[in-house]
Amino acid sequence: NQHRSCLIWFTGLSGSGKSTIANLLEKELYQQHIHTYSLDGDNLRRGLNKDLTFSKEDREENLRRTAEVAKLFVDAGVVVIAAFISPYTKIREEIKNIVGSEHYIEVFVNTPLEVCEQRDVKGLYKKARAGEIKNFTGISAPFENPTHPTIEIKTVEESPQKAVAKILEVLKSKL
Ligand code: GGZ
Repeated sequence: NQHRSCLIWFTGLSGSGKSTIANLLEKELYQQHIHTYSLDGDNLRRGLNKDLTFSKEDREENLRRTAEVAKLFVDAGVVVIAAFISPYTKIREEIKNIVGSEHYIEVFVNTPLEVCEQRDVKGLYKKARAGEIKNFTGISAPFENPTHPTIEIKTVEESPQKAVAKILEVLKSKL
C-alpha cells in the first residue's frame, strides 16, 4: 500500500488560484472514486492552528503541523490535497521530509504578484498596502519561488482544467 496515497501540496501567493485548482482536482478525483482529504490555511487556521500568526516562525509551525496531519492521512491511504502559501524553501523541504519524498507532489501555482494584486478577490492586498495587515506575503513578507516544483502552473496562460489534467498525469504515475 506504500504508493497508493500521496500529498499534493499547492504553494503560491494569496489569490494565485491554489484553492480554485485544488477544489477542481478534488471534484475530479471524487468522480474517479479516489478518496481525498483537503487541507487549507483557512480551515486549519480556524481550528488546530488558531494560536498562530503570520510571523515566519508561526508560518513554519502552521506548515509543520499541517504536514504532520497530512502524513497521518497519507498513512491511512488517503490522497491529501493541501493549499498553503508556504513561502519558504526550507519549510517546503521539511514538509517533503515529513511525508516522505516518494509521497510528495509539489505544485507551484505561479501567478505574478501584479496579477494577484489586481484580482484582489478578498481585498487583502489593498489592506496590506495600506498597512492594515502586517507581514503580508508579497507586500511586506517574502515569497521564495520554488525552483524545482514537481509541477508548475502559470494561471495567466493555463486554465484550471489544464492545471488539473497536468496534476492527474503525475498523480496516476504515483498511484
Ligand atoms: C499572507 C494572509 C495574511 C498574511 C491573512 N500573509 O488568500 P487567503 O487570505 O484566503 O489565504 C491567505 C491565508 C494564508 O494562510 P496560509 O496558512 O496559507 O499561510 S502560510 O502558508 O504562509 O502559513 C490570506 C490570509 O491567510 N492571510 N493574513 N499576513 N496571507
